[in-house]
Amino acid sequence: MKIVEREFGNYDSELVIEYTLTNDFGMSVSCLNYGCVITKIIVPDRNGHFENVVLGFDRFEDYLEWSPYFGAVIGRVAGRIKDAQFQLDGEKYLLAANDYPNHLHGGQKGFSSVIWKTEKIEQENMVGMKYFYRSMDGEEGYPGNLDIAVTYLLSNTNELSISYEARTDHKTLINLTNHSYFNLSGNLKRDCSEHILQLESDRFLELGLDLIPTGKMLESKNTPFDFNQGRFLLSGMKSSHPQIVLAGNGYDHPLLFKKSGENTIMLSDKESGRSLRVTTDQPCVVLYTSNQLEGPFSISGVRARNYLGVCLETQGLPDAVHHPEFSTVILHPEEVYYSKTKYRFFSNTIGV
Ligand code: FUC
Repeated sequence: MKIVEREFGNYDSELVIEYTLTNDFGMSVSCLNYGCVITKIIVPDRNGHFENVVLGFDRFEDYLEWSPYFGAVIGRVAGRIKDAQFQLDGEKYLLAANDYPNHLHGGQKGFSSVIWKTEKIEQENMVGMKYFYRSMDGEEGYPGNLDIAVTYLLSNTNELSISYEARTDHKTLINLTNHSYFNLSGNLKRDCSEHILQLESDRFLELGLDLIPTGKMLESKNTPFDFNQGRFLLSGMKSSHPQIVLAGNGYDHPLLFKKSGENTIMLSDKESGRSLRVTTDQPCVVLYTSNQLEGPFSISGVRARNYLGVCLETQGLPDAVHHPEFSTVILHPEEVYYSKTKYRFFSNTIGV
């Protein structure tokens, strides 16, 4: 197993480095010290053909100009916070309103557009990167100095594990995720709408027009949000269900896992034979089918278009700070935040 590094660009007078982790079977994960961005994941199809299965840019400048959080770690709080403000212990905090009038994915820079400190991990059956960042008290409007460590580990079983750890010196909010856009067809040959998704979930959160949860939990049964038996993403995306239409003719919804503890999501692409099994300790996954990706730029030679990638954002419930009925995303000074999501790639279609 090995790690190779190369210069990728410059940001805030610091060097941006791309690290490529490769296992003994040729699978590789490339990632930056900027935003912990995963630029590429290269895995074989059923014929042993190695191709990229995430959306990313070849040039660093494109990340600055165009990236809708491609491959990045999102924090302090993933998703939107209504009206970019919240109250904690009677104190009102005003956040960056970067999705006006709301707060999105941690603010102006969040954790996705900053340089992280890095350490390489090189072990016999494991290679990885450990990332560190200190988010200062008041950054993007949040209280407390927050120390975060993110660890990417690639194993010889074609599994990438991402774990997150954080500590604060003042009560604050935290809800971290990774924002990779998957496309298992390989090198963006087809849209993600052809993928099959399966997960055990009976409820999802209703969104308002601002794409923020209204607080209502809806039943998935007999709707495009029922993935229990597996379904083609397209079958839901083309439906006229008002929640699908509202999100831009696709998914941008938190699906609540049926059980607590560890849960599994299967994404598969029949034609390439590739599948991805995501295992997480988080209570929900925000399923986003890149409904607004279209733009005047290219992604590894392919013109940006809607539905090119699917994000599986495993996390706590969005806008939880405004919904006492949702599980909390408050972190206390005496606690340690810890969460883990694993992504294992297979090259035979499993499931449906
Ligand atoms: C996702 C979505 C948002 C947004 C963004 C780029 O997480 O929830 O609606 O458009 O990423």
